[in-house]
Amino acid sequence: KTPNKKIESYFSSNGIVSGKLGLSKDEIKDSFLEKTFYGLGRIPALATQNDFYTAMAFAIRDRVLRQFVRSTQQFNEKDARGVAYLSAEYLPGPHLGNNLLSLEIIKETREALAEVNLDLDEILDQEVEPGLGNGGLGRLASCYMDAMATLGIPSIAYGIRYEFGIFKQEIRDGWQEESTDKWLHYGNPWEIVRPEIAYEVHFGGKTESGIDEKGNYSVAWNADTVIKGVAYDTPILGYKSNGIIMRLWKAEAIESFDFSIYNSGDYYKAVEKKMRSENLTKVLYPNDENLQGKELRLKQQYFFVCCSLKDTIRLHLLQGRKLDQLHDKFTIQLNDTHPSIAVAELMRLLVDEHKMEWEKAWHVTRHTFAYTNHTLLPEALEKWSIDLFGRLLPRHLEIIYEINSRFLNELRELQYSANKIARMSLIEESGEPSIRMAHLATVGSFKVNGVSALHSRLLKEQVLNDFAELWPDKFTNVTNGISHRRFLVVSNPALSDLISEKIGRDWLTDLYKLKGLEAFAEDEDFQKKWMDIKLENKKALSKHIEEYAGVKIDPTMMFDVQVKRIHEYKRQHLKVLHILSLYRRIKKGEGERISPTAFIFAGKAAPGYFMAKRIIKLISSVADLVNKDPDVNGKLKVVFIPNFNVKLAQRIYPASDLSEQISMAGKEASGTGNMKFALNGALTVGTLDGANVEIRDEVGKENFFLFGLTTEEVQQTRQDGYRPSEYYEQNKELQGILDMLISGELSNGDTELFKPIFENLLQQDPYLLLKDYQSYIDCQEEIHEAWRKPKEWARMSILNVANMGKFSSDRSIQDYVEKIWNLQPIKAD
Ligand code: F58
Repeated sequence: KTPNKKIESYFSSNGIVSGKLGLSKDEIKDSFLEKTFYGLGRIPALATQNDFYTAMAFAIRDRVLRQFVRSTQQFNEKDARGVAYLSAEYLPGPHLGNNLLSLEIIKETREALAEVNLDLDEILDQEVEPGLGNGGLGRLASCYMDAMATLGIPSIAYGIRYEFGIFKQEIRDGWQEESTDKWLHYGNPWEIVRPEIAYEVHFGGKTESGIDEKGNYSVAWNADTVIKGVAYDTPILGYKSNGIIMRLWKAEAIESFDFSIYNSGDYYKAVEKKMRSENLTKVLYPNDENLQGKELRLKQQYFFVCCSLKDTIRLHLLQGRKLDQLHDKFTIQLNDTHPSIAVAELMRLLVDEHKMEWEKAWHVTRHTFAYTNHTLLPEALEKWSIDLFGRLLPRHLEIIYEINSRFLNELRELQYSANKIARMSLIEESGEPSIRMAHLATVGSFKVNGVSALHSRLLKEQVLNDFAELWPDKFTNVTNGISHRRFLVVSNPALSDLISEKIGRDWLTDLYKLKGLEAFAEDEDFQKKWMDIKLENKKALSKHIEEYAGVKIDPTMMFDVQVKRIHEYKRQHLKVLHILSLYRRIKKGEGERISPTAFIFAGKAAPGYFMAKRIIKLISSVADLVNKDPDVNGKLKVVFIPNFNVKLAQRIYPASDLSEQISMAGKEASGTGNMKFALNGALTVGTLDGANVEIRDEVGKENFFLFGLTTEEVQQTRQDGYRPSEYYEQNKELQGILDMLISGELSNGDTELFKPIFENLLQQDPYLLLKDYQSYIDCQEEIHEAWRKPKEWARMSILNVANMGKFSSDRSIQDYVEKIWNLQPIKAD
């Protein structure tokens, strides 16, 4: 396309790309008013709070987009090597607050709004967040976008634009109830639809091999369904710098109407086909760590992978490059195995569509992909039945068979035993034949990483052991990190200001600078200010809790918090056993060493996960019992806050005193909530699991409450033959607590309600709650004692924050750049 010189010179000379952004209070006010009246067409008397939010979002989006256009131009000019990040999930959280920070106009915007009698916090509160993920994995992808933008990594983040994100959780009568998340109901001011960026995606049908016009062997895939993927772009701004794009694909029908049916007069049938196509990106699967091989999920995965790879190839060719150099210009990072069908799809695109030889295509492919594993749980490792896969993606099945047959031949040449070859195969033959997606991702990538030091080690020793022995250099670790700008600067402004007063603002781009706080850890005046801010944050959270959970909490209590997806391996029910132990001591008049504590829970359970839902009901029942008992006299409070999401998380971390990270060792790949709590000055009680290990190393073992078995002790316990009932028999306090579950005391006399939990713990106890119980209780006693020494506590809290430098997502992304991506960041000037 020939460039329009007039427009280009206007761009560069009139300040659109290079000039002022319009960030003064008056300019922001003017844009805001203009967007309210001309952008939304509202007369002042009728404008709602939501209109004001939308108008402000539009005003800010203009400025965000300018930054993005500028970065893209620079990336292109430098012909830079870049990253395409493929993730089926993102949890960006509210955009407005973060964009204001990135543009450094929080104060100006607050003042601009105040001049028209509006309050920035109320406007920020209007934003409905995109819940396009289940939990840690999706949020990690978004933290990485923030860091990639800030560091100037030429990158694009691909995913799925689910019309309905993770369900909305309500608690009724103590039970979780799900309703659809209509995040697009009021429109989405942050996204830009790009109808011209669209790709066809094929499904089903058959393949046919033959000789093409040039006399070469070729395969044609005659699909029976075609769907279109359309790009929706959301700019993600880095702090004071670049912008990158999150490009999400929405499924659409190829034609709005099937004209042959339409002409025959059946209008409804004609539209039906369109509706079926659009179903593909309707809803996010709400399961975490447990995958049933559902056809629609495989369709979603292939759909977004196909669009993303075609788009990456388009961007590559647009730069005038050759396809056989793809790996020189791009790394495609696979966020878990959800996009791992990309290995077969890239082969298909190169071999079938671009007519590249197999060997060459395989070279390009296995030098393009890198794979991040996020789980060791067997039930979460993706497998697709050959039958389903072959029906939906017949050509990809052939390609996977071919990759596998060549790979297994290599293993045979290495004289591997038949057993070992069967273990490593991409195809599982026992039971229902299926494809092991983690093996496909590993064989098809040049690097494989885990997400914490412990997890990466276990990955090499257990799940991918054979592969790690074959290719030791392929395996590496990148410990997860979090956006400290979102989770401290934006969500805890008072603490951030106090920190900056003492050590300046360099920590916003270099979190290791927090180390400077160590010098003030003993300073009593500083400690007081530190704890006063915590108290204010706790008051604010208490207000929210009273409004949304109907429980009144005294903000001077210790806030002991466990927020994360509800899962047996995360052991929310171990926390419940602790609460019941305290309750029983108080009832017996032995509660004098208990510090007044509010136990705060939040988190969603997968809708089909029976035990997780029962655990929510158990927490609510314990809350009813404890909160109402006059003997407890307000010394303990228990609350379950409904609908945990990024927005709520941003209120909770700043208000927490104690962070519960109590998964059974070896099960939590990393955890990232653990980092967000500690960054906000909460002390951690935790096991040696995931990134807890590294947090403890950083903050010092004297500033971390450790309990429980190590991974090795867990394995040993299993080997020795674990009998949980022995712990029940021997530990009378534990016995009394467990008996409460089936006594009816918690359930209006219903002795059956919590029997499944009771029996599970007594008979299997797969996550060793009973084994870890006493160690946890002892540790909690230490914690309650520490809480009674406020200066000590404040000192430990400050030292935790001071040593969180390692856990910024900026550091993680820097690690990816050095260990995996091998590219040069380009900072906007
Ligand atoms: C999480 N995984 C890990 N999966 O459990 C957590 O330890 C880690 O910190 C985090 O990833 C980031 O590395 C996780 O959140 C999911 O939500 C998947 C969604 C799709 C289905 C399978 C689980």
